[in-house]
Amino acid sequence: MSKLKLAVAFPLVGKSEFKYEGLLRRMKRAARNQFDGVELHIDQPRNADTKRIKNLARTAKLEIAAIGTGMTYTKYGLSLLDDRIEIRRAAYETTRQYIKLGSELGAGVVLALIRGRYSARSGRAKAEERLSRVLRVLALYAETRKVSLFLEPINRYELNLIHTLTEATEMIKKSGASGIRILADTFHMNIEESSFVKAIRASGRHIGHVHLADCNRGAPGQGHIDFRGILNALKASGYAGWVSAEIVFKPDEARALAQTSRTVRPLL
Ligand code: LER
Ligand code: MN
Repeated sequence: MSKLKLAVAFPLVGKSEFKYEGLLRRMKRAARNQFDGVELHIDQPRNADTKRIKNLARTAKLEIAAIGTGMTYTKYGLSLLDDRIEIRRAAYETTRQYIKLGSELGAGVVLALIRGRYSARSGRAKAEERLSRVLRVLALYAETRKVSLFLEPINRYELNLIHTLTEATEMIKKSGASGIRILADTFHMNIEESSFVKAIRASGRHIGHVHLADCNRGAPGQGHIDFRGILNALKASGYAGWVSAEIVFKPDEARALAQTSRTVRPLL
């Protein structure tokens, strides 16, 4: 049976000294809690100090599990499905920057909120066409940079296209970019899938990255999701990658990390 690696998602916002100092403190705390890596959610890939990030990870003895791109949408409103071509282009250029950063850090890149929502004016069919085309081009670029891309189904309350693992598989097929893999996030799956285990069994071989959060987005163990069943299904499907806690740190970061480790470590 494969051994999965445990990561936690941390934001890295702006470029001030303070952010990097804070990040080191947080990385060391994750390492003390037996995490193997950190997933970095970065707001501006152009401004990221690659050398510094590598040094921090080395100092904390952590790997970089993946790069999150969602702040491009939540903070700057850029999306690959916007009606305005200049916004779509800016989102595309930013995604290329994330891929470049991913190649420098040896980490895969998550394509989730950066996809954005399609409008009633453009409609679903056009959005699917647009997304499949841009995914194809991004996948070619990622291939030249030897970077994995992870397409993440997101629940209906956040995005209006691709909610389930099956829908993500279909989009990858439509795009012809067979190198793109799926990101299975237990928070979104809890809302959209009829069964965690059945969904993982059906799409398991396409899964390239996993986000763990409980039903309330707290640390695993703070809600009612059955992580033992999920992790067993992942391992049975041959998954051997990262499981990355993308959680709200409640009641605080130290306790949420300890709780995640306590719940998930014995199941890896
Ligand atoms: C958002 O809900 C999410 O799960 C992130 O991974 C997307 O950036
Ligand atoms: Mn996620």
